[in-house]
Amino acid sequence: MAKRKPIPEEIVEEANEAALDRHEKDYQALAGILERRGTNIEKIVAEAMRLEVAVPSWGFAQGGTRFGRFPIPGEPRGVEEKLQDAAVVNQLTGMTPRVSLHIPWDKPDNPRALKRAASELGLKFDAMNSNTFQDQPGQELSYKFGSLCHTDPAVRRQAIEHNIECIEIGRALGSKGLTVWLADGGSFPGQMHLRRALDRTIDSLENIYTALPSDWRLFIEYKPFEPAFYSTVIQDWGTSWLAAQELGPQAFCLVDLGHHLPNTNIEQVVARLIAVNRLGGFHFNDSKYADDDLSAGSIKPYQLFLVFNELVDAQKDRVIRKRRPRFAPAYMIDQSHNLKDPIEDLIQSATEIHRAFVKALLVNRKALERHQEDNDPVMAERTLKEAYETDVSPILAEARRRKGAALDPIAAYRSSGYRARAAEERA
Ligand code: PSV
Ligand code: MN
Repeated sequence: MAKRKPIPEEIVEEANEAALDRHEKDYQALAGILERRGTNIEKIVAEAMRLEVAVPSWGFAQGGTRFGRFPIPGEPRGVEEKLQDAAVVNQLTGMTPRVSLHIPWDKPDNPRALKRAASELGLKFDAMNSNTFQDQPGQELSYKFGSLCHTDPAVRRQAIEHNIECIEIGRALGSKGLTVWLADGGSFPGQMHLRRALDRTIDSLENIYTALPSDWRLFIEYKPFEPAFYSTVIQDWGTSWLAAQELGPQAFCLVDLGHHLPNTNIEQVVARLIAVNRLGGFHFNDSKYADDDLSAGSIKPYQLFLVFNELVDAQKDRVIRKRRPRFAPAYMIDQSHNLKDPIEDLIQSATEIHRAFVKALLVNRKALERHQEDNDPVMAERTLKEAYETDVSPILAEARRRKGAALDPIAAYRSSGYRARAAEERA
């Protein structure tokens, strides 16, 4: 945990004290319910304590990436202050010890000094994110018509070099991954040659892959549309998988929950990627219509649970464990909108991800398998619903409490006055 706590410990302790009596009663009640089902709550708490999810540097300023910005007082002015806010989320949730940086939005002047600053706050760095979807001030060539897919080799070279620079910065920070998301695509039929654009992209990715340190992973994100409105080059998991296959064993697909057309069966996509050993990780968020970047679990909590159901199932599957002893998809939140205080938003998302994971742990897998084998959809669905409908809040709270975090992170944050203090200091 953090060496330097951004919120005084007494404040968290006081908030926990106020909530403790009720928490203990709720915890005992849930322990009884689970015991009757043959589940030991202590085992679940132990597993709940192991879940970690990274937070995005770009999620700490309101609406940092899209549409209108309505800044709130006390927003971080630079990457150092974003780290401080990230440390608040980690202090209160006990489950977000890593930050994912977007370059050049949060390009550090001195990566080693930033690594030290992070370490003082108990933080490390997750995957690096390159940005070839915007032109930056002073940039020589434009990405208006694509980056890694561009028809002009000089533009492709510039984009490749930017990704290699991200790897270099990431090495100094102690990161172990690079996430590539491309806005490359066309908005009109005929604008780009569909096959050649993909060939050029894979060729560029190969250049980046060659520069990848041997203990790194390359995550290839996909998105069906936006900002290209007719054809995105890496539009779905199939194309991401194809690219990963071409590149080699360090390349994986990254599932951003917001990057699917409405009603896509995302849990099935996850199952497929696990089956082909190419599930690299997630960008958690939620959406009603498209890439809305809403808080994880805010719109479709059952879907989030079903995604975790696949992940937990794979973790407990003996065949998968044998084939891949280190089945460890990277979990990250990717959201940024313009209504909530970003710290509260990230606390909410982390909590909902935690909740979905713990509910998935409660699924009676033996019973589910039996019902599947017996072709009994009613009982199979009931087995899932029994877990999903269990209020696991006391388990989440207990896992946090045991890690020195807050029983109720939002209440502790609100009582800390952190944002008001930041507003004074960052004026
Ligand atoms: C694109 O919509 C995306 O999901 C990618 O992960 C970007 O890196 C991120 O959002 C920030 O714009
Ligand atoms: Mn994303």
